[in-house]
Amino acid sequence: MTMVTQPASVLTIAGSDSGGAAGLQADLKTFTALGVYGMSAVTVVTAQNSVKVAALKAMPAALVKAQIETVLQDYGAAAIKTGFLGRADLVEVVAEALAAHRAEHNTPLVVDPVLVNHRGESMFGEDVTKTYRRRLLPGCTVVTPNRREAALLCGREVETWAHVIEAARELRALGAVAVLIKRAWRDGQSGDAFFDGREMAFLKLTYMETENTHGSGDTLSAAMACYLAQGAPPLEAVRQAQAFTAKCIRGAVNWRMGAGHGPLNHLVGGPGNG
Ligand code: PXL
Repeated sequence: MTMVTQPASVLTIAGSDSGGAAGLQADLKTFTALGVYGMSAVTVVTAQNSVKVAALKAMPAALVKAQIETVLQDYGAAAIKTGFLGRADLVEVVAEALAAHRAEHNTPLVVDPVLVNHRGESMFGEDVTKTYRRRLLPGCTVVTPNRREAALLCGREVETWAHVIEAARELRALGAVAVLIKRAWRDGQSGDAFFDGREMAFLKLTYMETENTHGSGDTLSAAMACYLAQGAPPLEAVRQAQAFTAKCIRGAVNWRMGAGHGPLNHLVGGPGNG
């Protein structure tokens, strides 16, 4: 008799990067490298390479909602992540589409609040930030802003380690179960800050001399969703996702893909590769 098996399935709700480095393409590569079954709901389509975003079009909110509801109804999901949403109506509709499924199944949700470009500049209006605060942060398992995104979400500067601690507390007060503030810096050391209401952990990162980091934030949050899907608690999921992302970056150090910020090598990130 054939044994029926069911792989863990993970859903990303994210934008398409035609260059394959970031967005849902980075997420699906991560899911595959980590051995989970990947699904995607497309929020925006970008025309993009390693140098620029040449064009961008948002999908209609009803279509984003339909993608999410249709896959959840049939395949379910062991974990979900959100990436590039970019518009208040999409943030709203994503929150709405996830609410019933998460309430019933307690599905882990990683919210990667993509709010700034790689130069750290804000990309959207305040309505987007407000809708994240009001609709998507409450009840999410982990929110993963970088320092600039944390500043936008909290409406104040996040420069020093003391600011990082305040911001992490505020994001938890908004309803995130755990908070990861990326590129937090402490005593001149680069790292990420993790806070779950008990522990304020500073997770040091080893700097790697490379321009090929396009999609590294997406890869990190996608990997976190995979580890949460497999039952890891949030801090453990963060640590493992950092190790996975570091391997993927290291694996592309010698790549010359495009004239700008090149992609990661997801093929070498999985178990059994160093
Ligand atoms: O890395 C953030 C990001 C997320 N989603 C999409 C992107 C980018 C950055 O390029 O294009 C679609």
